Amino acid sequence: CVTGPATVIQAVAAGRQASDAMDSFIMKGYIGEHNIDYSCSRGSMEDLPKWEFEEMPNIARLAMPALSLAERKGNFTEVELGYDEQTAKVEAARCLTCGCAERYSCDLRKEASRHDIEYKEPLHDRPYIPVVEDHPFIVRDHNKCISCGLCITACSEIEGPDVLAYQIKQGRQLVGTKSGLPLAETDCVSCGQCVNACPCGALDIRSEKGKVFRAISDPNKVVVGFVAPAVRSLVSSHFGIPFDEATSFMAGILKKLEFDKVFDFSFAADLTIVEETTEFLSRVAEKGILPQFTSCCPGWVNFVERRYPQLIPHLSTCKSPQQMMGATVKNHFAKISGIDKKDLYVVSIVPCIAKKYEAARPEFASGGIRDVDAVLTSNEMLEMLDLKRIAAAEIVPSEFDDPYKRVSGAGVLFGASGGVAEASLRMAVERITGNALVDQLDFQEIRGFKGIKEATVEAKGKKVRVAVVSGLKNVESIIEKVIQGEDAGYDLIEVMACPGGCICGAGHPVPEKAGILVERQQVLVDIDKTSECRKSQENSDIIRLYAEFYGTANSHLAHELLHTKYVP
Ligand code: HC0
Ligand code: SF4
Repeated sequence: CVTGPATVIQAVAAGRQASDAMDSFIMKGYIGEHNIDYSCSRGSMEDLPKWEFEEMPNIARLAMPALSLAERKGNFTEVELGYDEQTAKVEAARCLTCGCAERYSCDLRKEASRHDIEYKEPLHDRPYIPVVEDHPFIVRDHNKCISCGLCITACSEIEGPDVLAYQIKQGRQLVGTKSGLPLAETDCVSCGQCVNACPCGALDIRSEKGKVFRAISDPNKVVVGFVAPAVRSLVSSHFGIPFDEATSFMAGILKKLEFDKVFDFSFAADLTIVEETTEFLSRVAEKGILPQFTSCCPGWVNFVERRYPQLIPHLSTCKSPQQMMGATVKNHFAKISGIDKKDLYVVSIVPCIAKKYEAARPEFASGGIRDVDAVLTSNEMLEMLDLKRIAAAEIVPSEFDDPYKRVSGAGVLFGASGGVAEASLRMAVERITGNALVDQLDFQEIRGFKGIKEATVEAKGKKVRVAVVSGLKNVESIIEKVIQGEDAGYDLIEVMACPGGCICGAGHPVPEKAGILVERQQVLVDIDKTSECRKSQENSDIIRLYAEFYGTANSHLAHELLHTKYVP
């Protein structure tokens, strides 16, 4: 009996040394293109989940980690993904030769190893299906697909756009788009959560490591690397580094990779706060279009442009910190250091796949020169270290470079849901009251992992009503109200496409156990709490940048370089 996802499974029974207790049998076959040669000689079958030879479809579940995607992504359960290190290493050695995207973290391999399944040379002759390249940064290789449906669930349940679906083609069950259109032409927001959910490398991103390596080895290029707020949380957990050393370790990684200049783009997060909060306060003062939605998450911006273009007037016109940083480096840094723009190669390192899409937008290039030339995910950064055989012990903690060395705690908070709104409130309240905010810097109610959080802050008799949303699924009820012209109950709304914000971005490794996202968030909170400067508007390098280059917030030059127009 073969049903559902198991239609892709054609297991061949090679023999079974049966006993009533079914304590030993052998089976050969394959799941997708992954071949299995299974012999079980455990004392009892009881430790395998409801496994029975007759229940062939269960092999699909066996191949999956026995957790739902929600469990893998969140902090909700106590699930552990255990596997046998020793066997996994042997399997890893085999898989490494195929260059698969998941070679370091294949859930299928881990689960198979855990259950003593071995991969052998191909046994089957399923017709090869050409790799589908219908999106600039996401590729689908159906030959590896095991039809588990996790990508479909990720898109509908985790992120929200719900554009993927099963399709039956040539008698095979494959993953395609609901509309049948190429992925790039659907409402896909390029978040990459489907790629992250894929347990066996059937979905992959288009890597930009090669481009970056080439630029670094080009003697005519000055290669600038800048790193997103949320990356330090990964660096901390991945290398086991305390929060207060994560930032300098991160700078050390980039220097070891031989970037010529390294910046922290929490600096540009500070710049964004000054621009975006100034814009918000002018909309309030001039009775402009409210509520104002943040615009720094490219997945969210894609969602608005594609599904709710009516909402565009509500989006802040600010570019994201990534693009503000790129524009500032290509214009201000180029000018003060006497480097020709075309000789600067600017790379951002982020936990996000939509940022690749954002950097490649034509409106973020002038005269054919992009503001950000390449975008690496944090996974790609780790892979570059591996490719260069750089061990953690060889990384020397370092400082970020001038002229953008100083960052505020508020800018670091950007990496988790609520951070942008919190940083903005720290400035808005001060500007409304005219008094320095001293004690009340923390806005706890908008931190954490709830899909919708809210706060109302009173300043000089004025109320600022803030909502913080993460996961696009959660924003739709608010959008409907705004589109209907109803008071949604908020003046300022932060939206991050991924649940929990950038710390859950699809460019980060998938958390392997519960609690990792909370740890990632805590790193950012601790850095903020212990920062000398905790307000974007007080960052002395930002103040100097305005004095020597942009003039004032929302100035003509700031509008030219730091703001954008949207394309419905
Ligand atoms: Fe994010 Fe960002 S906070 S979107 O998650 O605003 O990727 O970290 O880089 O640009 O700063 C991602 C993270 C960024 C941007 C910042 C914002
Ligand atoms: Fe869905 Fe995001 Fe994958 Fe696009 S990138 S298909 S929006 S999960």
